[in-house]
Amino acid sequence: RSKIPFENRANLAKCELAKTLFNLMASKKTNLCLAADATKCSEVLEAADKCGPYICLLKTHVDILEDFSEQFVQDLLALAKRHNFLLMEDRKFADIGNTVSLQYAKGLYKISSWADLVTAHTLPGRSIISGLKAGLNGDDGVVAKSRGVFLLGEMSASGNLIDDKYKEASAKIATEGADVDFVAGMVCQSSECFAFPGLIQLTPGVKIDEASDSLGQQYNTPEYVVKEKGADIAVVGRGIMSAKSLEKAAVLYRDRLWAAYTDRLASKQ
Ligand code: UP6
Repeated sequence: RSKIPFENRANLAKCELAKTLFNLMASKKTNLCLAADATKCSEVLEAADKCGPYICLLKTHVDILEDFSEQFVQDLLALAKRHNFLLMEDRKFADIGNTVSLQYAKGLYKISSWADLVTAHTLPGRSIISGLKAGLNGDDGVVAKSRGVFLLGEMSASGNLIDDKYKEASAKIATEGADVDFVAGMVCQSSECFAFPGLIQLTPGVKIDEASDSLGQQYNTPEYVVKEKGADIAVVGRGIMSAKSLEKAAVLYRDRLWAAYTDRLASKQ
């Protein structure tokens, strides 16, 4: 799958959102996802505005915001439209279907009303996807076709408990069954996690000049994750968010990630 261009993989995708994202990456020439992990809305909006032209996806953790508001959502949506990127709320849902459907659509954040994509653990099994779909009841005009999920197949944290059996079972959930039209891709560390080229591999744990943080995060370089590990989109958080110039850092990561992707397509093996 790693040798097929994004625009061709768009045609193989079963999830509408995966098609949209593949086409956006191909036309905008970026496979960078910014993890805008800040605790103030203004910081997230500033990062979205400065880095927006260079990213395909902006990933949020809205539950770390101290001043979350409906206005923030409106402002973020406007920036996503202006700079042409999609929004992913990295909620990592992990509960029974009924709870997940409520966490997705209700509460303070009403995630389903604004996030194009969300993330979910496969721990509860297939019902996690039907639970998310059930959260989209059409009340606010949101339809399942305009939403998607990335399932966690692996984690970048050292010592995480995911083993080969769990990984295989996760890939099965992502590729088989009635709800695969809702699965846009997998969050994982290597191309062995799944084979289907219509799914997108989203890989976090990417930083140019550090190999780890003090809390178990493990980093690899843009070239390593894209060329050796099959990442389609790389997630960069502190590599950009802690830089002196957000814009310069975003350009640097975008350039290196996109060059790694074009090298991958051109390489013989
Ligand atoms: N993330 C990981 N590893 C995973 C899954 N998700 O790091 O296996 C997320 C984190 C964070 C981002 O929740 O938002 O990706 C990585 O941020 P960093 O680049 O600052 O380490």
